[in-house]
Amino acid sequence: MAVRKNQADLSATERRNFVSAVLELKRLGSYDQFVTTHNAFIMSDTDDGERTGHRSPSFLPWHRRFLLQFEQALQDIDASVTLPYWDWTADRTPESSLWADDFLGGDGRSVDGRVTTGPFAFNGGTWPLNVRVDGRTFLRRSLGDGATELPTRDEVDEVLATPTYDAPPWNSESESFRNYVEGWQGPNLHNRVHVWVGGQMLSGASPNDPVFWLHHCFIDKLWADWQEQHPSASYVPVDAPSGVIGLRDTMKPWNDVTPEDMLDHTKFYTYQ
Ligand code: CU1
Ligand code: CU1
Repeated sequence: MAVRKNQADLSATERRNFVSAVLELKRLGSYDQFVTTHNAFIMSDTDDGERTGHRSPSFLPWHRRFLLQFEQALQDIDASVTLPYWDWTADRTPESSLWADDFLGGDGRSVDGRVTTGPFAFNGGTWPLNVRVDGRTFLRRSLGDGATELPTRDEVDEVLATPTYDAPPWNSESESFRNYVEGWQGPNLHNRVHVWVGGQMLSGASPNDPVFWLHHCFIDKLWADWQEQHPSASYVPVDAPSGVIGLRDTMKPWNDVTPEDMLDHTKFYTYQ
């Protein structure tokens, strides 16, 4: 059983193995397919007006499946690798070891946001951005510029206390656990972290920055934590209005997985 750990607890070897597997996936071309998939499913999501990945109840199960596929692709390269999570309530400055040269590299330079340190710096030659929303082929960050403070533990606890998974109108206006985590209402958790990192994390091509996976892994853990705190609450809606994914509706682009299939993460991995 795969155990996902806090990135701050990884050994030097675990950090190196994670980075190596990510770079190998990039070299094989598969990494960019994940970026393409995410970019296609941001915002309004699909041509028929269905919302699947974002601004909808399926935000959490969609990303759980997306992360699981990515983790399995890494494990095909190195079976010892699992996704680490970034607890941004604890590691909340650019000085965190998350951004060290032997892991995700540091902040972007002020002139153009280009990341110049670590394994994902453009000059290293192993991290060209092929799936882009503009012409810039280099990874960019501006840590703490767009949002000055990352969410706090108190804000996370407040969101975890929300008893209802989701609520009509099942979108960015909902007052619900899912929407407070996603960040369109309430203290704003997930969205604010994308803004705090800046650069490609502001776009639909956000998985171009490997921190995407560590951020979403923590979001996934918060969902698991919420499930544990609210054992009698579950995914809603069961029967969804048109354009919304109900409990047993399949999610694109896979069409073979429903939110119900994703409820029990312990079938796939556990959190340390
Ligand atoms: Cu996303
Ligand atoms: Cu996200």
